[in-house]
Parts: sequence; C-alpha cells; structure tokens
Amino acid sequence: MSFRKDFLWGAATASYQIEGAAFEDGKGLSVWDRFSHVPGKIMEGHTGDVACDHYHRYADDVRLMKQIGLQAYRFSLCWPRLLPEGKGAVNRKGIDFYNRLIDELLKNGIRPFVTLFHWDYPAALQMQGAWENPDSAKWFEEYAALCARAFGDRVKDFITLNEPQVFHGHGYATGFHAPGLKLPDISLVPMAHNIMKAHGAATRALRTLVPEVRVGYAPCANPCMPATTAPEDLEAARKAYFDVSEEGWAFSAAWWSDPVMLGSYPESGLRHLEQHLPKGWQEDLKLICQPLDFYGQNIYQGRYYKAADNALGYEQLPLPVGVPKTAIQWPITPECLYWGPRLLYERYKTPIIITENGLSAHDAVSLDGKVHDPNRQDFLNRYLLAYKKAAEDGVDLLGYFHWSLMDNYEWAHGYTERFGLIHVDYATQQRTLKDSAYWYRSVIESNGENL
Ligand code: IFM
Repeated sequence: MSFRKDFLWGAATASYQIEGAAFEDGKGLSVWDRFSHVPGKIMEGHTGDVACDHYHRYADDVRLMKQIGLQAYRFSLCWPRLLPEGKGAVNRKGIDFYNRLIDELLKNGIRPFVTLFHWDYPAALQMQGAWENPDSAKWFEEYAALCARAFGDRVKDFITLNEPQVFHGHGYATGFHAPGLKLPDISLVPMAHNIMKAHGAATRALRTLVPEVRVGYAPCANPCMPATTAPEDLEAARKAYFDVSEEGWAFSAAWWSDPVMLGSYPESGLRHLEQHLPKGWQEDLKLICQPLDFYGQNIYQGRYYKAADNALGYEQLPLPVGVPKTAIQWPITPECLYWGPRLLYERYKTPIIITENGLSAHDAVSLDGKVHDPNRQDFLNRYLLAYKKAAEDGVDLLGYFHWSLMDNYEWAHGYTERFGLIHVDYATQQRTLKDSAYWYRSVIESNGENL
C-alpha cells in the first residue's frame, strides 16, 4: 500500500502571515497588529501590515496554486476581519473577501480547508481577558457559527485551532509571541482548558450548521522517536511522547490532545496541574471531546529516545554532532514523519492529516531568474518517504499540507525566514515559483510514487 487514491495534496498559509490589508475595509485589530508594532519584539521591526498583500492578490495566488497542481489549500480566517470587535457586529467586507477567495479556489478545482483560528486574536477581546475569560469558548463558538453560516455552503473542511501549544505557550508563557505575556500556571492551566472548550464548542456549531462537514484539530509537538528497533526503545519513545511534565506541559502533545481526542486529561499531567483546573473541569470534558473526522498535526522535527534505568524509564539522546539543520536552526529528522503519525494514530485512532510540514531556507532569485532550492526538495523527499512508510504500515493518512504555499511573515522572525514553495520579493510583491514547487507538482501528479 502507498498513499490512498483519494489522498489530498495541498499547501497551507495563515491570515496574518500573508494577507496584509491590516487596516483596510473595516477590519478590527488583532493582537498581532499591536504586538508587531512594539519596538524590539520582532526581528528587524517587521510587521504584517502588508505581508504578501494576498488580500489584493488572492486571484493571482490561486492561479499559482493551480500551476503547482494543488488539490487543496489550507488558509485561516482573520477573526477581527469578520468581527472587528471579536463578537457582535459583522464586517460585510471581510465576508466578501473570503467569499471571493473561496469561489476562486472552487472555480480552479482546489478544495478549501479553512482554519478558524491561526493566532490573530481580536484585540478587543484581549482587553476582556481573552482565553482567560470564562466566556471565551462562547465567543469562539459564535465566531465559528458565523463562519459556518457564511461559508459552509461551499466549505466542507474546517480546522478549529492551529497549534494551541504555540499561541498559548509563546503568547502567554514565554511572551515571545502576541500578546507577549508571561503568566504563571495558575492562569495558564485554566486558559488552556478554555481553549479546548472553545475547540469543542466550535466543532459542535460547525456540525450543527454545515451539512456534510468534516472537522479537525491541528495541534503540534515534536515526535519522540525510538533510537533503535529494540521494543524497549519503542516503548521509551511512546512514553516520552505522551508523558506530561510539570515544566513541559504547555508544549506537550497529550495535555492538548487527550482531552480533545479521548475525553480525559493524561494522569502524568494531572499529578502536577489538577490543582489549577477550574472547578467542574470533569464536566467540561464532554464538550471538549467532540467526534472529529481527522486529526491534524503540524510536524517539523523530532528527537530520539531510548529506554533508561531512571524514574521516567527513558532518556533523550543528543542529536549527532553536525546534524543538518534548516535556516531557522531546526534539525532535519525525516523519520519524525513516520513516528509521529504512527504513534498518534495508535493512541487516537483517528485518520491523520499533516496540516503543516516544511523548512525555512534563505532562498534568493538567481541570475537566471529562477529560485533553486535543492535543499527543500531533498527535505521534502525524505520526509514524504517517511510519511509514505507510515501509510504502508497501516496508518490511515488522508493528506499532506506543505508549509507554506509562499514565503511569508514568520511571526517574531519577521520576513527573515522563507518557508514557501513560492518566493516572494516583498519590495515588489513579485512571486516566483521555486524549483521545489515544480518538483512538488510531480509528487502530486504521481500521488507520491516518484518519491
Ligand atoms: O509559520 C509557522 C506557522 O504559522 C505555524 N507553524 C509553524 C510555522 C513555521 O514556524
């Protein structure tokens, strides 16, 4: 067995990273509109005010997607573009923009996958405590219902949240991302709980309002991989992947997925964190754990583990000296696209879609006018081979979304990292398909047989 016949090949983006038009057509402010303007927060002081100007160039961008042969396109909606205050009055021009984009995609035979939230939280709701507010799940549910009513006649694939670990962890614990706060666990734990309630409430709304909807969730967490083929090392990797420690809980896999997928918090985490959960948290698990059609997962890198004679029963191995790295310094570990899906499928028993995977490189347009990125092609080839092996070993894989369709605003790194299949010259907004985009097209055409 290889990739299934109806396997979906796509690429992904997110609103703040590409849209621009930050202050146009009635859009409200997001926490990123504010944070990116705070001196010292973002490399070289870059902001997403203009980004890739996709808001105005969406039709050209869909043409490029078509040229790459994409079957699906994953993008996110900017919540305050639709609801400038986060709730209440709707911005018609925001709805119109996404309608134009969705129609253009469908006209070109590209299936839209809509992410409701990829980090550009309404600034107006931030002023009311954001995810710490007990009403936050209700606000998100109302927003999801608006999106369902506006787009659900044509969009059937929805993802509730992108990488809750990162917008919660970097937004509210390390302060590296918007809104830039550093809160203690007594605030962070109930906030994470509310975020998962929001996921559940939005899923319920989508199911009620969109006939034949398919709903997924897109968390992340670096897979733990066994260092050898010994069964005890496999068990060590499994345990390391799903254990939740007191220090590492906010970026862990299981704290953010067990409640959503299994309807329970992992015991290893409860030992340290139950004290901070809101009263009646057990009751909320019913709302949090809604049936899902697919389990999305963003995977870029993994770490090796072996069995150890210590309290945990495992230990992490250092990566080899000189391990290849991407421009952003993430190690290249292709096997994570085998072990991640395999161990997640074993635990959650839900079909998997890789909702993000890719690499940053410091790509440039060469004298011949092309963008030569053999490193991206090699990275993709290796990772996709590992992913294919997971399919061959029985993991139910529905699709793959490359991160990203085009170079874009890499959050605190500004425009200094390039993750795209399409090169963007930010001064002129000129797009150039990279060599890897043409190669990805051949992967799509052969459904991965040319890997
Ligand atoms: O650019 C981000 C994306 O927004 C979320 N996942 C990781 C990508 C690369 O850092």
